[in-house]
Amino acid sequence: PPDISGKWILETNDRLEDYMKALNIDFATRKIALALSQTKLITQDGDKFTIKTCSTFRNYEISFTVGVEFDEHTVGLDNRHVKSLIKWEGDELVCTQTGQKANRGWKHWIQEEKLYLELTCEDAVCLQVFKKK
Ligand code: RET
Repeated sequence: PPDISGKWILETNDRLEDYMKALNIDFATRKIALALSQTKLITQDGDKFTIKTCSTFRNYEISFTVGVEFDEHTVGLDNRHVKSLIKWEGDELVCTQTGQKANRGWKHWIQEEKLYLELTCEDAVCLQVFKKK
């Protein structure tokens, strides 16, 4: 599988607001989140990952092993409990988040030295592109 580890800086952020609305994130938080710069810090050790999403407002961190379902509590995002399972599908790292919201998950992949993150909830799809620091 590809190496997605490193420090990544948000470059473009398409339809984050739609994604946050689908998650019922409140207006004030949405406005702050839209204005933020974000940094992803990813460490990868075989099948074990830690992904930290950092901003001046709030941070969000998950640690997981590929193929092992875990309970995720999305503290500071929509504060829901989901069952998350992450797998490699070809060169894409794909997460399914099973819970109250339909069609919820994300995918990471590398293309032309950039890190892509597609976030999905119901019919909302946000695409973020990061450049390596
Ligand atoms: C911030 C700031 C507070 C409000 C929101 C945020 C969005 C975080 C997101 C994190 C996604 C993380 C993933 C990690 C795995 O790769 C920036 C914390 C809404 C959408 C998918």
